[in-house]
Amino acid sequence: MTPHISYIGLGSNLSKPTEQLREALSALSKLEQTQLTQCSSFYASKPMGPQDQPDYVNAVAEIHTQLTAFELLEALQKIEHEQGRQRKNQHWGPRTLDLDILLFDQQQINSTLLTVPHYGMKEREFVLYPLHEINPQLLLPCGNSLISVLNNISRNGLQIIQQDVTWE
Ligand code: ROI
Repeated sequence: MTPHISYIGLGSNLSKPTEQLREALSALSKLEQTQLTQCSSFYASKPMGPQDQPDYVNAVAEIHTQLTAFELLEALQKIEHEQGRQRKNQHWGPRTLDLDILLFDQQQINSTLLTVPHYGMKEREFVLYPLHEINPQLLLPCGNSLISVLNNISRNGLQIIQQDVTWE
């Protein structure tokens, strides 16, 4: 069967964020029925939400998978928990590791467990720019091109901190 193509947003601002992302990539590369095919550079980004928290490290990965979107969600939550995900009670507060399904083929999923495309992605420079880096031609399920959405969003200080990211 032809695999699903999915884009995963990675984010961390606690407990050595760059290492959190590296470890998450290694775990993604070992997921059953899944190939990790691309990863963007690592970016430093200003926190969206309360400003009294550290800057984030963000990236976007592309995978090819035979899992369903719900199986993938479960697998990502397992990785988050294995990396000791901590989240303070604060709304939009700091976090050790977030793995978000941004896109899953051209599917639109609206369930209590999962919303795809990710509800916030079109407003988030730390998602749009890394995604554009690995797939500049991407069309979104809403019918707009990624580039047309990205052209309306400021970089907001977004900076590449590590290029040519590889995984074991
Ligand atoms: N802000 C940035 N810059 N990066 C994130 O990954 C991120 N994740 C979040 C909130 C708290 C919304 N802010 C973020 O969940």
